[in-house]
Amino acid sequence: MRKPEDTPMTQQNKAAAGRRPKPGDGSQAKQEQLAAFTSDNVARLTTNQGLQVPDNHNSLKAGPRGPTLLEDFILREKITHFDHERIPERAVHARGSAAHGYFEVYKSMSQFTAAEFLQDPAVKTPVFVRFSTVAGSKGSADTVRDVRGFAVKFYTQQGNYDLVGNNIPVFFIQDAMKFPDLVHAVKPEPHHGMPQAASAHDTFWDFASLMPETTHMLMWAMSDRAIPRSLRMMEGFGVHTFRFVNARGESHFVKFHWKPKLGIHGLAWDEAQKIAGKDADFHRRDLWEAIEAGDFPEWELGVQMIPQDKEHAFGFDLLDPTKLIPEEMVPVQRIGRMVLNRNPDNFFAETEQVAFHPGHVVPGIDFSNDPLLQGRLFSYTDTQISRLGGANFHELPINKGVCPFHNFQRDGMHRQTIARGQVAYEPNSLGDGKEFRVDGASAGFQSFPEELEPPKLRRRSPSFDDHFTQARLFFNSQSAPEKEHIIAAFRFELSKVEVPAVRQRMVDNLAHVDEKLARRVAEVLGINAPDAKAAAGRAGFRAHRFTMPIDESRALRMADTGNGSIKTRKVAILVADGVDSASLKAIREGIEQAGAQCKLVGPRLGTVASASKRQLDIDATFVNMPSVMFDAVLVPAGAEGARTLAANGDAVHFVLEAYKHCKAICTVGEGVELLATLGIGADPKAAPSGVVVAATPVTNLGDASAAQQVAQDFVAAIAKHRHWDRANVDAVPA
Ligand code: HDE
Repeated sequence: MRKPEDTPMTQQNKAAAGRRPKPGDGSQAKQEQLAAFTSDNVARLTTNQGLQVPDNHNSLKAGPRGPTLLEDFILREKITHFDHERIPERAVHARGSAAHGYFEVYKSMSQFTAAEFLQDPAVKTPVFVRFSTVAGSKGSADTVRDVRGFAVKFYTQQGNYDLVGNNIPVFFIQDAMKFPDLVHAVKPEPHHGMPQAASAHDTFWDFASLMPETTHMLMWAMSDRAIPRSLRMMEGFGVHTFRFVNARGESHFVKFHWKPKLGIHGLAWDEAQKIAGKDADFHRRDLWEAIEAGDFPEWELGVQMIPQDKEHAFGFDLLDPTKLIPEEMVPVQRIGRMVLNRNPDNFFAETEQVAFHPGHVVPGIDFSNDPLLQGRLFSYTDTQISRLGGANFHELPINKGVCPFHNFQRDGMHRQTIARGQVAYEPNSLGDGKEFRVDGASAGFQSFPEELEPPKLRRRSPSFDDHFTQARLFFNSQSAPEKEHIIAAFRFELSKVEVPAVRQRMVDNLAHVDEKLARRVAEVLGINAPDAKAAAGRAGFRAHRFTMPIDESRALRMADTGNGSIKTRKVAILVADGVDSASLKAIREGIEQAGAQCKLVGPRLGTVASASKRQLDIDATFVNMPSVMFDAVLVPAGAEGARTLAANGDAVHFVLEAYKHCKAICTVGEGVELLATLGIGADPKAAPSGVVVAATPVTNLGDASAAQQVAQDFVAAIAKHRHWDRANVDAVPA
């Protein structure tokens, strides 16, 4: 007789177990499992029953011009399948892009957690990571102002662990009860279905202004964090406080962080909006291309750990998801790294069908009583049942664990496992002739036996009452340009609000964050000066203030988070007939050696002829790859080429727009003519920040060391990401 673990239902799982990775090659376990489900196109077409299709162009008709026959089962099968190709999109986080990879821990975390995948540095745990925007539909643009989802599925040997986080460490609301309201407020307004993927409309700000607990997250959402340059250049956060529990049952509270190797970088708002039109797939493409090119994005997993008895040591409540723990108060320990190294084979089967759930945990990781997290624990399975058509979504290849699983759950829509045997209940004695029962004593997942505080009530803890102190900390922590961007974002969003009373209410709230911020925002909105007292008198306002031991936290700003590298940065080299190919080549080589990716951008596809009559292949045109697709621009020397470019409106716009978006620009010799409308001349010393102006003789043919110097200066300028402090950018028309 078989033991329950041996029932045929587990055959596939046993096969997976047979492929159990040995230490050191664990990252392949998921890939090998997926391989069993993948198929390639073949020359011979069949129906779903395997019948060869004789003709895939014509339906069965009564005569060549007659009506189509109902009998045409081949046509009907094909069309019926097509009719059902779509599934409901996610209610939130509908638009996403994903990749496979692996995670490895640096050293054993056994002191803090029993989680097996955090014990052995030799083990690589396969992961599948899905990034997303929140508000927009599946087909919406990537670069909208929004929070980004950062969901990681670890396929561990103890079951799947999902760390379902965001790129912002706090959330809008404190209690799950408000989530449907928040989402209804931010989604397109229900009467006319507008706007798509944007918070800049009345219902969102109406809700936000009536719910001061949103204030801290609003500060983040109005910062450049909400318009990332790349999914590869974002932080990730678990948001809630979780628990680590070690083998002795001791618990630490833990906050999870993902720290990107490439630093944290944002777009300019004008740039983000333009990209949304010029390439709606900007982030998806960027992630895909980086992985295809072997530039695997990488993050370090960081944890902030707080001993159980220090729960109340902070003034704010660790259970409040609108609060973060500044890194200056509890340092982030980097405990491992994640590398994304493989694109999905099929967008629908993997990126679309992957089902995350914060309740997918492994022994050693547990929940806190954060009321937002507690609500999520219900929501995610429920939503998959409707989105993925039933309770068997765990059997979809992308969702299957790589370790064996067995239970007596049976049947349901789309069940694939063929469970053999007489018994589907526990305890039983018929399964293998011996009595089988789960004793629940010590093995498997054990909930941390926290003592709870009665009584049962429907109330918010007073320790959640301070809504402004950390919003202020965030604002104070920004660099000067980042502060300006936040002010500009509030101005933009609130200017889209048609009801003045909503605009007024919002700036009244902001006065509790920073008086000057509120005033600057209000100035352009056609409303009264901010009135802090009016805000304090409104329902929902809480007067409680806790003291933060610090006034600013440098870890909260994005400025200077790059690692000095320009790897994967995209540089446009503007060319026209008569370009000086020698200076172009010298500088190109310099920046490519540093890791940049260059494209020759010209007036048309094909070739241009250099001053020395060499034919240069053009990669893109000023119109099909405008400046917003690049991080930097190089305009090489060459009198005739520069003259042609300066007479081309698209080329001039290209450079001025890059200037406006504070990107690194390098002009060589006559190339500087494209900046002439900004009064920028050939004097390198007078060049604005991030603009490298090289006079012609310096990069004259053959002067390799001078060219190298220019390339180095350009690399340094690109590595700064953007020159937000650049003067007179407003002089450039948008
Ligand atoms: Fe989610 N969230 N959420 N959420 N969430 C979903 O689950 C929900 C929250 C997050 O790439 C849904 O499968 C509730 C916080 C990500 O597939 C749904 C509450 C955080 C993703 C859902 C929250 C998140 C989701 C929609 C408050 C950051 C995308 C489709 C109680 C820590 C995962 C789905 C992916 C997706 C519910 C709040 C992150 C409806 C009820 C806070 C990254 O179940």
